Parts: sequence; structure tokens; C-alpha cells
Amino acid sequence: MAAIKKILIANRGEIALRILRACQAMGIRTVAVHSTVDRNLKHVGMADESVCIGPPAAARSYLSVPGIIAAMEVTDADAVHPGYGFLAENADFAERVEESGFTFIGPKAETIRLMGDKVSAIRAMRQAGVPCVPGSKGPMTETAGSARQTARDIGYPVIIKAAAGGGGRGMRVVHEEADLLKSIALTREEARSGFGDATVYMEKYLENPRHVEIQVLSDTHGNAIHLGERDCSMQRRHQKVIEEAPAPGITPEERERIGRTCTDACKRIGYRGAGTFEFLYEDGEFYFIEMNTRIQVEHPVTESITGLDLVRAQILIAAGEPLPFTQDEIRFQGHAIECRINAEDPETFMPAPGQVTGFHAPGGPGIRVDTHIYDGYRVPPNYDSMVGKIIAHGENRAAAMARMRVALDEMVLRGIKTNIPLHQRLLADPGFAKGGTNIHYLEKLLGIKK
Ligand code: MV4
Repeated sequence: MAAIKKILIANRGEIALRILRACQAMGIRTVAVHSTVDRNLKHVGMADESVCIGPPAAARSYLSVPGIIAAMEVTDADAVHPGYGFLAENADFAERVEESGFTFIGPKAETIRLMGDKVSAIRAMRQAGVPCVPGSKGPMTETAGSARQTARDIGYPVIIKAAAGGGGRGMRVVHEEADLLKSIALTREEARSGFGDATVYMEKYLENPRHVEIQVLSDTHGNAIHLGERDCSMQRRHQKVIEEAPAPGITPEERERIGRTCTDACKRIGYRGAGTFEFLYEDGEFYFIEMNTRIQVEHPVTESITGLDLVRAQILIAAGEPLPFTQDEIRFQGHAIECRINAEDPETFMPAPGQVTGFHAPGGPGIRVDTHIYDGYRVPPNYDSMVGKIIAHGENRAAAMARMRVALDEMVLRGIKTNIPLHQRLLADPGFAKGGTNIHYLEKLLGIKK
């Protein structure tokens, strides 16, 4: 068993702080790494040690594999937590970490690689009994005839996706056969230039699905549990805006069934750590689309309704410990909603970095704020515009929403533009209040879509 006494946090912002807090609560020493523009990050000042790993450009700091491994060497860290984004789902990084004798807090490199290729991920999940979208059952071959036949079998509309894509990058909807070959060629070319892999596949295009995802934890002793689902349908341009758990309208029976399907799949593929099965949910059916092999931004809504600490669980699993709880011990309590707070123009949605000149976090029962910002903090222009998250928990959805409304009104964040007005609008929206809106709801509300 690999004892973990010191963790290097290979990330920045709110998630770096979240990881640091979990380490401190476990008595694990911490190393923060940061770029030159990030010297004043909150977690850098709190960490036991810190190392500057390069200039502001992420490619030369947070994405530098040699830089991070060198920082692990000089600080004698045992393990690295990658957070989300940056190197979190980079199989080559995970491999290099383990080859260098360190522990990667996450799945095996081969699992990250398997899930990174959407075609191999779907094949593995299909074989493990996970329901997938009707589709090409592998990459599209070069012949025009077989593509036409596949699309006819599936039925229009279909969607062409890049195997190396994911998260909304490299996909194209096709409504009729006349457009099929052109669309395959275009998507293939985008995939080649964008990802260096021209492999594309085809699925039935689901017109009005919700995005519902299942959180799992799987240890190295053959135990896997699920922590229920999250509904992440409230999004704009593939950027999630609000997430919640449980997903409105999902019954305990549906939850148990899809959850069990996911944990069976974890055992089958030897999954290690925290993971998320992403599904499209339409007309009462789940369709697997992708698996995320990292901790996700929206993990706190699951923590709120289960009372668990997912980052702690990730670290215990990485240390070779068995999961400290069984499926029977998991209880879902109430409802939680998360609002992502971005430094952006509320009209144009353009990133709006700048200096925070006043900050007071909301609080009270059922309110959690995960943020690294403080009075005087300067949001740099070099990274993602998310500056924090408010998570509201209540005994039911209406109670969580009521607490979120108060928290949004209570929050003081001066000096930078934020999307707080958008959240206030959504928390007052009758459609959102009903629950169960699909992935197109927000863009339609904003008048982007018909
Ligand atoms: C789809 C789909 C409809 N049908 N696949 C977009 C992100 C990537 N993870 C998969 N995506 C989609 N795949 C089929 N067969 C619609 C989307 C989609 C979407 C999915 C989840 C959350 C937001 C979305 C926004 C637009 C399109």
C-alpha cells in the first residue's frame, strides 16, 4: 500500500483550494504549484510548500508534464492530484507520473486512454451492459455506401462525432442523406486538424435530451459504489451554468438501476477512483455518451446530498485503501443546486478578468461557497473565467432554490463583472422552477435558438 504523506496539487483556483482543504483534514502535507501570475492564489499561501512552475501561459506551467514532475522530485511529494481540466485526463501524464515512481490520484493511464477515445469508451461500455445511443458500433469506414446504410438503419437525424472529441467539440448534426457525406468529410477534417485523429463515429441524434450523469467511486479491492445522479442540462455553448442533484423526476428505482449498471461496469473494467458516466436522458431512457475520469466541477452537489467528501475518497482509493462505505450505507438527503460564478460580461458572456474590490461570501444553513477569491484578488486573463461556486442544499428542491436566491442576493462581489444576474434570473424563472428542463432550455431562453 502506497502511503501518501505529501500531495502536489497540479491545478489552480477553487479546485486547488478544495484539494488542499481535503489534504489538511487528512493530515497530508501539501505542495502548491503555480504560474508567475498566480503567486497570490489563496491555496498557494496556505500550502506547506509552493513551487513556481512557469509563466502565465498554461502550456508552459499547468500543462507542463516535465515541470510538474520536476516539482514532485524537488519537494519529494508522494502523489499528485490533477483536479479538473489541465492534465486531469491526460493519459501520458498519468503514465509518466507512475513511471517516475509517484502516485497519480485517478484511474490507471490505460483507463484514461480508453475513455479519452469515445469510440473505445462506447465499445467498452456497450460490452459492460451500459445502454448507449443507437449508432455505428465503431468508427465510420471510408466507404460512402456503408455510411448511408448506417444512417438509414439508425434513422435521421444522426450526429457525426470525432472519436477524440468530447465535451461538445467536433460534432455535426445531419438531417438528411443529401448532407451526409459532406458532413462526415467536414467533421473528419476538423477532427484531423483539431485533435490529430480523423476517426469519426455516428449516433442517432437525440433532439431534446437532458444531461444526467452518474457519480461513481471504485477502489482497488473490487468495490464500486454510485452516489446517484446530477442533472447538468442548464448549459450554454457546452459550458454548464447550474447543476443539481438529484435530477428532477428520476425515481429511486431508475437511480438504483442505472447506478448499478455503472458500478457493474466499473468492476468489469477495473476502474479506479472517482468517475462520472455521462448520459443523455430522453423519454425515460438513459443513453451513455462519455465517461469523465476526473473529479468534476459540480461534485459538491453530490457531496451535499450524500454527506461524503469525494476528494478524500479519491485520496483514500489512491492510497490503496478500501472504500470506507458500502452502497447500502449511502443515503440521499434533500436536494442541492450549484451556481457557477464566472468573471464575465452578463450581456456578452465574454470573460471579464480584473481586480476584486469587495467580496463577502453568503452563508447560513445549507449554503456552501467554494471559491479562491478574496478582497483585492486579481482575476488573471490567462485561465478559465470561473471564480467560484455557490452550492445550496435544502430538504427539497424548492427549499434549495429559496436558499440559493438568498445567497445570490447576499453575495457581494465588486470590481468585476459576473454572471450573478443570470443566476438570479434563472432562480426566478418558472420553467426552471418546474424542473426537468432539457439541454436547449437556456439557449432558447436567451434567444440564441428558435
Ligand atoms: C449528443 C446529442 C444528441 N444526440 N449525442 C454535446 C457534448 C458531448 N458530450 C455530447 N453532446 C451531445 N451529444 C446524440 N447522439 C446532444 C449533445 C449536446 C449536449 C449534450 C450534453 C450537454 C449539452 C449539450 C449541448 C448540445 C448538444
